[in-house]
This record gives sequence, C-alpha cells and structure tokens, in this order.
Amino acid sequence: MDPSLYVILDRAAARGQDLEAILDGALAGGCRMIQLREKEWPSGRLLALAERLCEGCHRAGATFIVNDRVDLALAVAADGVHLGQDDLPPRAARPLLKSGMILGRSTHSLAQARAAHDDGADYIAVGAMFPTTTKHEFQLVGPDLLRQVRPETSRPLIGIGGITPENAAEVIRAGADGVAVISAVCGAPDPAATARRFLEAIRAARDLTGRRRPL
Ligand code: TZP
Ligand code: MG
Repeated sequence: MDPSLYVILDRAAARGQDLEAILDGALAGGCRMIQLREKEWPSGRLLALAERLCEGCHRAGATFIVNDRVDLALAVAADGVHLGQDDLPPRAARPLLKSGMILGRSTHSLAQARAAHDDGADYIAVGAMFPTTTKHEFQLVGPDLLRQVRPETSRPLIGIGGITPENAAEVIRAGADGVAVISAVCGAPDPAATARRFLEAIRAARDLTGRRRPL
C-alpha cells in the first residue's frame, strides 16, 4: 500500500458529483490508496457502486479500503477495512478478515494510537489535524499528536482532517507517511489536478524530512 495520498470517497462530501469520476481523477493524479466512506446508504444499496470502485482501483494498481463495514469489504474483495473508535476493535475484526487484508484504525489520542498498534492495526490514522466541516464533533488534535505517536510505531501513520495541498507538508513534517482527505478532493473542481498538487507537496516535504515512506 502507498498511503502518500489517501483519498476518501464520500457521497455526502461529493455533493452530487459522481464518485466514479472523482475516483478516475484521483487515480489519474497519482493517488494509489482509496477509501469508500458512506454514512447513510445501507450496504445493499452500496454494493454495486463499491464493486465498481474496487475494480477501478485494482485496474490502476491502487488499494481499495471500505470504511466501517467488514461485511461489505469482504463481499467486494476489497483490500481492507477502516475502523473508527466506535466500530469493532482490531482484535475483534481481524479474525473476520481474509489473510493479508489491511486493517486501518482511526485514533484521536496517544492512548488510542498505542492501542491500535498493540491490537495489530496495519496503519493508524490520526486526527483531526485541522478543523473540518466534513465530520461533526471532530476532535482537534493537530500535527502535535503525530509528533507524539511517531516515535512509538513504525507502522504507517496517516494524518486526517482539514488537510489541503497548502497544509499537507506540515502533516508530513510532523511524522505522517501520508494524508487522508475527503472534501479537498471530493469537492474539488478538478480532482486530478488537486491530487497532483497534494503529491507534489507531500514529496517535497518528504525530501526535507529525509524520511522514507514505508512499503
Ligand atoms: N476523521 C477525522 S477528521 C475526518 C475524519 C473522517 C474528516 C476529514 O474530512 P476532510 O474533508 O478531509 O476534512
Ligand atoms: Mg467508522
């Protein structure tokens, strides 16, 4: 997996824009990690779209992750599942997954990040980095929490929340291996160009930190 730019496709954030078109743009712009996040539609309604998005990712050599729903991730043969603090904990979800599937975990404190590591999460998302209008009741932890978590794990760390091409470098410099973004790409007039701008900023920041991204 290459979490440098992790684009989260969210129908609500896309405001009527076609998620498949956003996916194509993100992939054309160089993104290689995608998540489907849907908080309203039931899984039966989401299945066909999830299948098409998964196929599109795999054609491009990108990783496809499903948010919240282990059953849907398995049904579409996704590469993994992303679980928040209110979802199944990794130790309960892991036995349900096929071998080799990626399990990502959202965290909002040092204690949660340590627990995610100890529970075997394959990557750890840390947020919110900056204020966001996408997630209600977000906890603003800032890049400072990344700086605290970084020495504790060599697993991929991914910053999330309010990240734009302008502030992505700050997140990488704080120790993230990548940035996860919803509105900056789903709401962009040109998702491909936006993805390119993100990746340029991320690569430039990485050159300065000298940190290699994990494989
Ligand atoms: N978790 C913490 S902040 C957030 C999530 C899902 C929302 C990120 O959305 P955006 O639009 O990139 O700020
Ligand atoms: Mg969740």
